Amino acid sequence: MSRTCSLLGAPVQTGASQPGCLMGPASLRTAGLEPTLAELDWQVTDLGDLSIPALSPRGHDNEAIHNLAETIAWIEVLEAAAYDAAKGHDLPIFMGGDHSMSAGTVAGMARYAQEQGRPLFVLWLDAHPDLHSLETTTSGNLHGTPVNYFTGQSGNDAYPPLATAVPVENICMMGIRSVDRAEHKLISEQGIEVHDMRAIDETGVLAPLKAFLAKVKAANGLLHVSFDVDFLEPGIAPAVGTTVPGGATFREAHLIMETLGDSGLVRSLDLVELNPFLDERGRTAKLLCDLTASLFGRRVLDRMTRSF
Ligand code: 5AB
Ligand code: MN
Ligand code: MN
Ligand code: MN
Repeated sequence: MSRTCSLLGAPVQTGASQPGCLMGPASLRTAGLEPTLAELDWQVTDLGDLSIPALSPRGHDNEAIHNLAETIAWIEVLEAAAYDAAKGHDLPIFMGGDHSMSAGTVAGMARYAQEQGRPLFVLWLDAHPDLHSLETTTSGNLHGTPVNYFTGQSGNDAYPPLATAVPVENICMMGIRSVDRAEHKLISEQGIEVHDMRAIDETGVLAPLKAFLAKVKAANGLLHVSFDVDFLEPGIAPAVGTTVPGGATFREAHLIMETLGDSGLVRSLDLVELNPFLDERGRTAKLLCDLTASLFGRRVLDRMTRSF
């Protein structure tokens, strides 16, 4: 019996400084995400796009913050939608949308995992650790806050109360290469597992990934993968507003996704921060589809067998 996957669009751009992520789900559909996964023998259901109601602005003591009311509404909508998607499908994909949406998707997945009596683990693939609280963010761009929120840190009182926090010990970050002072403090004080790009240069991606997967397996955990486009080297993935040089290469990214696919541990996936307005002839959207295909079981030898 084939496994089930749902696609859920979250056209969120209120967490980012530049507009464009609104078009992310449409771009992933145009690049053929659904037929790509269907060809790999997954039963795919596109649940369409979510939306939030019109809202009045909300203030905060931190006056740098942008679009707090919208971000709160998206967190609430996505928390519930992620929880439902996890109940209904083996591997939901949350198509963003900027990374503020992961405050909702991870919170919903954490509630689902707790109900199953299993711990949730999160693999965070990103140039940034997104560890600001509502109090520490200086840019005020709330796509820099999801990890702080879903790990239940202080300083997020204006965000919705969390049903279940993800313990920091259950998080693994890879690709990190741009960290603000407040984020650095939290990483060192709480011992958050961060494999920055220098570490990846030294060890490669496979050793730290396999060690993390072994930890997830030993705990009988569910794994959520959050993939920020800026994890990748900007030269291969230009469609993102927050490019940082020195990102993961094409093969490093595919090897991660192939290894995740082989593990069978991944229960949900965010594809976030795709800004199609900045793309070049859809190449970033196509790359994201191919990387997702690697996670869903596409292998070089399968492709060779089919084409001969
Ligand atoms: B992304 C920065 N730390 O807080 C901030 O792209 C960047 O979801 C946040 O990882 C980047 O504005 C958020 C400078
Ligand atoms: Mn991010
Ligand atoms: Mn980022
Ligand atoms: Mn970004």
